Amino acid sequence: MVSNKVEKALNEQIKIEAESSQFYLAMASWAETKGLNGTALFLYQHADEERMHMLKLVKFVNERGGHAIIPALDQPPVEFENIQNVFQNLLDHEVFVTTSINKVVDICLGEKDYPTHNFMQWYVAEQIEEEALARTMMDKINMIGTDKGGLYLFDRDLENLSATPIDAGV
Ligand code: OFO
Repeated sequence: MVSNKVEKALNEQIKIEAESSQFYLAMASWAETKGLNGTALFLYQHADEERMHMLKLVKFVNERGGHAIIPALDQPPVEFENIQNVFQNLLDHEVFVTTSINKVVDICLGEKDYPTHNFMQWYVAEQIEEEALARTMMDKINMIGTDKGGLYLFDRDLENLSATPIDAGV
């Protein structure tokens, strides 16, 4: 059974994962309209992964005798300045998510809720990977700068990378 405090923290995290999914979906749609098909594919998949992160939490909360609340979501941005701006937003957002997950872990320890603490370790590990991936993307994008040929190759690489099916561990 989860305590009220842990249940509240998990429900807040459900909202953050859902918002992440919407945010990346908005980025994907923007990229697709700019002809950046590889980038769009990568972001569509990333949006799906975030939805899986949300679902995994929903199921866990209900399994542990709580009630997972499906939240209302804010409208994500429609326009992005450029591809640099998209990946900077992605990196900043992942850093924000990591902070939020660490807070949930902290609450679990405070409440001596070891099963939820154990469950949250999957998210801790996932964030290490996601932040690293977002940083690598940002480094590449910074290296390319305004070089159109470089951008073309970057987008094509993302298309190949995204051909691998996702595994969100649900
Ligand atoms: Fe990329 O964040 Fe979920 O956990």
